[in-house]
Amino acid sequence: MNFDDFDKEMRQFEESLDQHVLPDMYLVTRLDGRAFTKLTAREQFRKPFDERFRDLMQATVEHLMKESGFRIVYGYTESDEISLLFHPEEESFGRKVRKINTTLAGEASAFFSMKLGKIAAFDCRVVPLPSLTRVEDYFAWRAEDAHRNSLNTWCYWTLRQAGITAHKASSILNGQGNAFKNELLFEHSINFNDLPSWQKRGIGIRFCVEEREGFNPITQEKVMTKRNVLKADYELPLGDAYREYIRQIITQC
Ligand SMILES: Nc1nc2c(ncn2[C@@H]2O[C@H](COP(=O)(O)OP(=O)(O)OP(=O)(O)O)[C@@H](O)[C@H]2O)c(=O)[nH]1
Ligand SMILES: [Mg+2]
Repeated sequence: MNFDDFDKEMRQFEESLDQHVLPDMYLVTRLDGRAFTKLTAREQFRKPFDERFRDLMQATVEHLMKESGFRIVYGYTESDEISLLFHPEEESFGRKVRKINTTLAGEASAFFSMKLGKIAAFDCRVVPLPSLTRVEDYFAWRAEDAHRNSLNTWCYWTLRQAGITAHKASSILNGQGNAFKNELLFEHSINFNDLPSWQKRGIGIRFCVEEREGFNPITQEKVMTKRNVLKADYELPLGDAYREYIRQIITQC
């Protein structure tokens, strides 16, 4: 068999699991830190929330938005996860799922590891979404997840810090609703409503146009220049206002 035939034959196996995101689908990816429960304990990040860990996650999102080669219009991070919304016309790698997942997981893992100074890894999944409403649903869902996790983790670590064992703390919280959890925190002098929004809703990152004053050395005149800069929102809007915020990002990009 000549090489061309052999090559063609072998490529059938190599490409047998390839999938592409269909045209017209909105494309979101979610990355998640691998075994970050262990990593955050080993690195002694503060529990339940650590600003140094938050800053590492935020820097990783910003790196992906600026340097991954994909046109990403919105980044969102909560806990050890990152969601990225692609520009609707992003066509890199023919929207091949394998390329998107491996490129983003590789970039995020390398960047986070360099910043931390230790090895850390992320996985990545592609979430194709059929409509703008589903894109809004997706981000509303992750923000709701952040809120739920925040309340749980605040309760859990408050109990642990009060000397209660891991097993007992989990069983106290098991099956309990929001009212019970808010009350539990209140009894320990923590008002959940007053905690920083980034801990309860996560952080959104988007591009904004910034106008800057410059100087044209040829005409010797002041000129206004525009450039795209990343802006992090630590106080994301709630409910329908957050859906509108997402809608505006995608319709104005
Ligand atoms: N100490 C500390 N831990 C954090 C912080 N943010 C997230 N984490 C931890 O990161 C972990 C994220 O949860 P998961 O993604 O479900 O757990 P994982 O260990 O990464 O497991 P896999 O994702 O399945 O590999 C949780 O254990 C969180 O407590 C933080 O600010 N401080
Ligand atoms: Mg994880």
